[in-house]
Amino acid sequence: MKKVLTIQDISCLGKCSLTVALPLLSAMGHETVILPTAVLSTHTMFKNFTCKDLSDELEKITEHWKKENITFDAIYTGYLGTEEEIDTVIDIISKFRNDKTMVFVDPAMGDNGVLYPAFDDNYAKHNAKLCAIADYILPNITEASYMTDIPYREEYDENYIKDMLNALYKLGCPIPILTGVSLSKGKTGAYGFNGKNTQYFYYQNDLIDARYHGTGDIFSSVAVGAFLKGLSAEKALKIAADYTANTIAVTLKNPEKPWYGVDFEATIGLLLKMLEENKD
Ligand code: PXL
Repeated sequence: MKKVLTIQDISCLGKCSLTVALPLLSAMGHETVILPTAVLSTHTMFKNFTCKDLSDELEKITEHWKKENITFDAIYTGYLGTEEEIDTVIDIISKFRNDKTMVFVDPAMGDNGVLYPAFDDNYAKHNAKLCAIADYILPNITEASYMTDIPYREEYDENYIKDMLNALYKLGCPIPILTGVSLSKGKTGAYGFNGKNTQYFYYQNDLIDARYHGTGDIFSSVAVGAFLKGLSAEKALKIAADYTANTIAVTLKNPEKPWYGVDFEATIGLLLKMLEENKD
């Protein structure tokens, strides 16, 4: 069994960050160790959310693990609240990384051309430093645009995506993967570049015209889980994209669907079936 450390906030209610990463990675058969960076009453799309920063604890928790000689096969980071937190996470990665550790970074900080309310341009540039030390990064086009200074576009062609991937690669990450990439009308998916063999790879499925919070975290958690199963990049993207799309479709059919997240709990069975069908 692979052991993965995931470092993100706990939004107690909200179906994002640790409350999706932990159940999805566990369901995929990985021992999932969590390092919560902050506890929020809800994610930041709610009004008047509370937030307790846990930065002071991170050093103590990780020192304890070090003394216990704990190691990880992978480290996966998501939403991080401040620039200081990003610096702390960079230190934690260097403390636990060895030749075999796979480091995944989802620089969760914005969507649809804008950053989430808590963030600014300096924060985005700081996230670029974290991306520079990762083996795989999973930004969407908004996040990539803030990190690379390539202007965000709603309409684009494949060359725009390739330019962005090359700019992300130049930040220092050998395998950047852009999410939310649409190569033709009515389609969406992900597009990656493997700098080790200079190959591009992508997967497209049908676009469901609904935007939901937390779907980026779901896509990343499943992609990380699939890579840890040893699946090829093509298969990992396919499973992550199909699972996310199916989950949105199922949510849309639920008359009591919450506005703040998707019903990923209802589709975990489907995820396991897809993994079984796509064994490498
Ligand atoms: O899904 C990303 C995310 C994670 N955690 C918190 C958030 C968000 C997005 O807004 O607010 C606290």
